[in-house]
Amino acid sequence: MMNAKELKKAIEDNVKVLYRKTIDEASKEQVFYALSYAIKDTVIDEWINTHKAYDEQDAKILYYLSMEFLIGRALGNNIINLGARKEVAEVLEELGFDLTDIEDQESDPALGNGGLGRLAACFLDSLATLNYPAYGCGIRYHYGMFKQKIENGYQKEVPDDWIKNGYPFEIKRSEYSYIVKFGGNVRVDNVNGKEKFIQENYGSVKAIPYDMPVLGYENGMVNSLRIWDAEAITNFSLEQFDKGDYQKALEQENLAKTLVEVLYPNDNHYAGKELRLKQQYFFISASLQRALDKFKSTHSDIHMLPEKVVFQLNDTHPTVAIPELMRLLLDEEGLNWDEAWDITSRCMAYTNHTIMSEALEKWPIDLFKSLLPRVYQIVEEINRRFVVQIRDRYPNNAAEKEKKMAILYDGQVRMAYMAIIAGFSVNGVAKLHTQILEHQELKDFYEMMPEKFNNKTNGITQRRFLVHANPLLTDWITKKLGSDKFITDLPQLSGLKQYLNDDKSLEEFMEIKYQNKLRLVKYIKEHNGIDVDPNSIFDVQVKRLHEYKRQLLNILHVMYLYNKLKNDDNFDMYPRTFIFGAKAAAGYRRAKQTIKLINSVADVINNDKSINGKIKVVFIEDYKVSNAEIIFAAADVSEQISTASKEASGTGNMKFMLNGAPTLGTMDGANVEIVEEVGRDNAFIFGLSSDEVIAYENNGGYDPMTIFNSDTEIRTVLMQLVNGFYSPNNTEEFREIYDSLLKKQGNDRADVYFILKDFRSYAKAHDEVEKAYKDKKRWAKMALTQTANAGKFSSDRTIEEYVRDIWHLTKLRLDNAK
Ligand code: DL6
Repeated sequence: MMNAKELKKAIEDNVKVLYRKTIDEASKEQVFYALSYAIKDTVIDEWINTHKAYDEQDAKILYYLSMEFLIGRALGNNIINLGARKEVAEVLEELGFDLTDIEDQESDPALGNGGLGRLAACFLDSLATLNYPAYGCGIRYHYGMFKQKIENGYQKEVPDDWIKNGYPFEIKRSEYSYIVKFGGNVRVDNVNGKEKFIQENYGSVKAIPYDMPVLGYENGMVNSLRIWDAEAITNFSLEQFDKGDYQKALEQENLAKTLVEVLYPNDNHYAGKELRLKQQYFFISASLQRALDKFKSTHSDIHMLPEKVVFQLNDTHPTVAIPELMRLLLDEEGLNWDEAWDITSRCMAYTNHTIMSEALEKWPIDLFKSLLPRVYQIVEEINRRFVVQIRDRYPNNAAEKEKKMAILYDGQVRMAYMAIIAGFSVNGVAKLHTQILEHQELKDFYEMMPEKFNNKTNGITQRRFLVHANPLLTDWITKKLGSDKFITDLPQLSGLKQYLNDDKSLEEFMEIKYQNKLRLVKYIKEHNGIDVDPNSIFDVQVKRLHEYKRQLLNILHVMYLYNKLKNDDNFDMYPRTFIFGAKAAAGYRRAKQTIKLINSVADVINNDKSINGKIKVVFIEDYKVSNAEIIFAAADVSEQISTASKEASGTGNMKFMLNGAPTLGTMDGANVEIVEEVGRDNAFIFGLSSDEVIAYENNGGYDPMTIFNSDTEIRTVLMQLVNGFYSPNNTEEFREIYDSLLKKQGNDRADVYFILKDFRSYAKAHDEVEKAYKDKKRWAKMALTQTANAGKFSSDRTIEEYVRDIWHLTKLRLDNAK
């Protein structure tokens, strides 16, 4: 890192060169660019050195293949990982700027939807920090996740043109471009007695990588996130027009333009669009071609590939990597099937992130075949061989097993099954999730190949979600522990347990929470125009909007509390601010109605003076990584209320925990392991267990009408959905939500997600929260207990487990490391 004088000069020079301005004339945005370029300059040598060390040490490299990397802003994070926050802040101050203001100028690269994409970003941070050689490989979407506007309570999607003004932390690497082919047909030639498969009459695009530096924490390691952009191979030219290829040239031009245009905004839901499959193949083919070329530049024997390369498939989205690697090994490298299969199956590992059936990717065979004709032939052969195995192994029930396990079945290509059959590892993302995979969802595969299955409980990076998000707490912990080692060794936080009975420390801890609440209060005032009482309980649910995550349960409970405040003279409550943040997939109607409901309830309650501000409801517009950091630091209560068995892990739960917010939740996903760490007394657990949910599901559900008929308070709340209480201009506004809770909908049971079933125990858990919160000391102890026990949930731990059990990487040695 340059010294203060050099940095100051670099910023001033960049402002001059980029904008023809002196620093005192520069805008904050211009200073952001000037500083960012200066920071990129400071890491460039380390970036080069790291990649030289890959080659010199003949390192095994991980390729983390993911359709999503929800990286969030880079500037602040890079400065933290350079260990230079204080110095950079001082230099900026001398120049008349505030670092936080400058960081706010960066658009939030939102190349992901939610948990899966953010996990990928945390993993990259940990891999670099732990000195492991790795590339993240993804897509350079021109429009990331949409920006959310709330208009009249409704979500409106606005395109996120994040690279409009250029992105300072990327480098175009045209020298590593590759051609990717789509469609056409396969011709089989016979060359010297050997079949040769030639794809012809195809359309194609050029894949061009852009690299972003991924900095380790103060270790001189800089890995790369490589995202692929598309360009037409030849710009539409007269020459082609003359040859009569006018239509083709236009098509290629269009394909390149649309291919990387936009990220599909679906979380835990598969839309089955042809363009999505094209995107998948596009970035996979390019990443694999490059990985093989890189390998071959230093190795002569392709059979060594599994010793030097491992591909992790982040969910099923990159699964086409399996037949594509086979294709490259068979058709380009000339290997025979057994050799190619041996290599492929030793290089590929798969992570499952969901059991939601609507998220399981199944492509219609016709579509798959016409888009990827050669790749499809290979899938057919993989399937054929697997079916033979099934018949051998299960002679008595082969047909049933085939139905449950074949890759090709019922006109569809089942991507998850291909990943399991071909790869050497299948992992879930929390203990409970892995158990459900093994004993329910993927039971037949687990029975047949148990050795492949393993669990890797998710984690989060403390560099972003503590050090960057919560500098006050970071400083306090450093003082209390006498060291900042927890920044790379999170279990050190357990040293805080010695302060659990120290009144002064507890007070300090809660004072930091209060300061963070003030920061959020300011954000809410500026962005929502709502005044929030920082002494109220900040009860927070921020995550993607999905029915299984049950934001609806939360808001129905708010409606119930409001009714009690209004109608029950004996009822009083501690002031609460219910904070929501969530984007709904653009086409997910029920989710969007829930957003409208939250905002409608907020409108009524926030404007009712008679309740003396006892309840406030805030819907934070455009929930994203940058405002998430402010929210986690300020939360008192972490709402993790998914229907048990549905949330694979959750990672927001860990971010709240790290920042001292107890969990109010179900025994689902990683909540189970959070409770294991903090103890049942330090969490507010409610609701059906996953076994109970599964048992109900297997028996056709339950009858919510019995609850409606017997519980008047719940009935009142439900009636308010359809009597205009929250929608005076349109009593039908929330009819669909009402119906979904009480009536069978097509093939769906009523109340699929057990909202009414869990309502009473949820309300009771809220009572417990209030009781605990009123006892200031008890609460402070409970809050500190969260932070002190968060050590397990660092993504550093997760990465070490992947390395130990799946990837078998070796740490890179860097001579220039600090
Ligand atoms: O593993 C990361 C994250 C989990 O924490 C969430 O529980 C899970 O819902 C999410 N899964 C997805 C699946 N998307 N698809 N397909 O985002 O993964």
